[in-house]
Amino acid sequence: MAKIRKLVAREILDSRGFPTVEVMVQLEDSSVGVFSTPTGISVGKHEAVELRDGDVKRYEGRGVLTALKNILTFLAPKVIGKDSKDQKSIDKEMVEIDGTENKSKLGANGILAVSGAIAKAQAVSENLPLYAYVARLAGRKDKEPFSIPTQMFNILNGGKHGGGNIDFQEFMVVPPQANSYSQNLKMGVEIYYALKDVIISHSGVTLVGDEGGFAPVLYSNSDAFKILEEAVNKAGYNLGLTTFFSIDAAASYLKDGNAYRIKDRPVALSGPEFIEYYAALNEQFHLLSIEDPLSEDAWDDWQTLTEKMGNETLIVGDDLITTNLDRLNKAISKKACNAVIIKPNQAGTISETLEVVNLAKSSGLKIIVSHRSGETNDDFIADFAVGINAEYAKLGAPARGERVAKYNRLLEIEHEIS
Ligand code: 2PG
Ligand code: MG
Repeated sequence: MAKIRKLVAREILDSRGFPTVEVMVQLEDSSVGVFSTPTGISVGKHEAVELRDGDVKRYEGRGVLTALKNILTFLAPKVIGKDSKDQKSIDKEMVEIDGTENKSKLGANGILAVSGAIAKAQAVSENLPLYAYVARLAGRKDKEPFSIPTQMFNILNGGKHGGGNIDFQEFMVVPPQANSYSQNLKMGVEIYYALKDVIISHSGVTLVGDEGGFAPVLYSNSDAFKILEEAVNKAGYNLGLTTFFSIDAAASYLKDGNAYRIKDRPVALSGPEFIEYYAALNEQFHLLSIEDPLSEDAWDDWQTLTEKMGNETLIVGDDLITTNLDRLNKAISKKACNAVIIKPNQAGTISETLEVVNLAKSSGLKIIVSHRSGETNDDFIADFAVGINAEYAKLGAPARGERVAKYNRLLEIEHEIS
């Protein structure tokens, strides 16, 4: 047993150069945990609130000094002296101190950093790999073997991550689940290289987007699939056999009034028309998954789509669920999706994130653990994905330091568990 001796909160920068919160927790046995909170840019309306200062004289209002002040004023005095193995009760107390539905008083960015730093420090104190400690927190059986989730490599960035070049936010290539992680990583990287060559061969620019995927200006979403298919072939893989496509449409950001606007169609599409579009796309490319195909509150259309395509395709709720227990319950009862994105900062504490994971699992939903588009080099999410035994993980392109930190941590874990 080790009590929390010290807590330090700092404002650091993420991969977009935006300020974010980092917390260091030190225990009485000198174990240390450091956690920094990632940040989304295509944020779901129902996520726990990320507190920004709004002081335009600093970082265009993006500073997080208020969140730090809240940590030091309201959380640190309660957390210091607590036993760090009591993750659940500490998280619960922080939620109560905040007292709002969505952590808008103290800020989920601050609360999560404290929660994550405590978990990391406790793992160190027990001399456990972080993934093993996460597994324990999640209530997994001791004997259950560890494995690495299958990666969804986001190699083409559009939407809010690509600066308006193309509608859909993420075009991902996914290896088969049966392969080893290092085999799969090699595949993702080789297709990434090939995509660069393909873009150059079409005289496109090979600048990258927020998650390290290429962000060429393309005429339509189908053009994106065409160059991806070319890249898969060029790298010597076989679409539908050794490589699959997934997308994150982030459709809440495609809304134009009540309809969805995409470059592939001259007029905006209604929900039912968009569903027909996905069905046709699926005929052509046999998509492994479609994340946020429809906007975050279009429950009935989600239900229709899942009924229509859910037997063969993962219909993934990200902005729909926002790692929120109530929204997941609603999705389950409405059969609105069959897979869910898990992002700890949407929930705001490690314990609440694990509750969502466990409900999703017990309801038979597939789990995709996800980074955010704004990341630091913190590789917590890699351990988290292994610890909860997620089927898939989404960590961006296999390029840029903040993405590669996670892929390399998974290599380390693979070595350790094999
Ligand atoms: C998403 C995420 C991560 P952001 O929509 O799934 O890829 O993007 O972090 O910008 O919300
Ligand atoms: Mg998403």
